[in-house]
Amino acid sequence: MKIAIMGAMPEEVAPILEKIGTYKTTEYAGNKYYEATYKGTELVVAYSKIGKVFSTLTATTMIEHFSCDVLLFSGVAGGINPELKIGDLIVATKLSQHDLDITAFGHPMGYVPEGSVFVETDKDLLKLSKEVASELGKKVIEGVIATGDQFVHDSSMKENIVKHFNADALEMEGGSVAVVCNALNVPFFILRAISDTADTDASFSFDEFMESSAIISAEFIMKMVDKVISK
Ligand code: 4EH
Repeated sequence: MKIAIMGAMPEEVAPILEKIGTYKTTEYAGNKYYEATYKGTELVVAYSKIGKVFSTLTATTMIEHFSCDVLLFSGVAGGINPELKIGDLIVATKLSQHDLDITAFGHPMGYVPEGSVFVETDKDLLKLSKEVASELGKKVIEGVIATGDQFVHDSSMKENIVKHFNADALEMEGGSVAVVCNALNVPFFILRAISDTADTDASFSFDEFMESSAIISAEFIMKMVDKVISK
């Protein structure tokens, strides 16, 4: 088994690299991939850069070039569900692309022919995350994550995303990673800790909390790695 651990920004993978200690760095397709053996299992860690296109490239590379057979994503998100406060964790049960719009042809938001509005997360990994949450005594919300190529900092845009997708959180990479993993039959798991609530002060909140929230997410993801290894 080879486990891919992905983030979008350097700050999202730094705490993971810190935990795994030594690794080999390989450059591929304009990104760095960090390979390590951790507790006897091979890991590949990378940050993709921001957005759906770069995250698609990285997820595909980790699976097709580095032969990973399970993918875990760790990072931060904007919260929508009012229960989600800064630093709280959300696990995606399903993900959508909130900026995919061919509604002009009568299709629902997020849908293209031969695709689907939502891609569902692997059930076994969701089960493992429940075990991790209870062992850590951590509250983790399960919900819908909406992905798009925008940093959302506007309440009306947030409301629109709720209207179409009933989303609990939003970010810029999970939905595309989900499409890749689903198409290539690789089980995936998307975890995010809240850095802001995607309204007018989102960029300030993000700057203040992204690093601490990225650490919270990374700590949980490493416990997920332990679980996946021990199964
Ligand atoms: O990778 C991008 C980062 C913001 S853009 C998506 N990540 C963080 C999640 C996220 C998010 N996405 C959309 C957290 N809050 C979000 C929000 N809307 N409100 C970025 C940030 N800093 C520097 C450069 N780009």
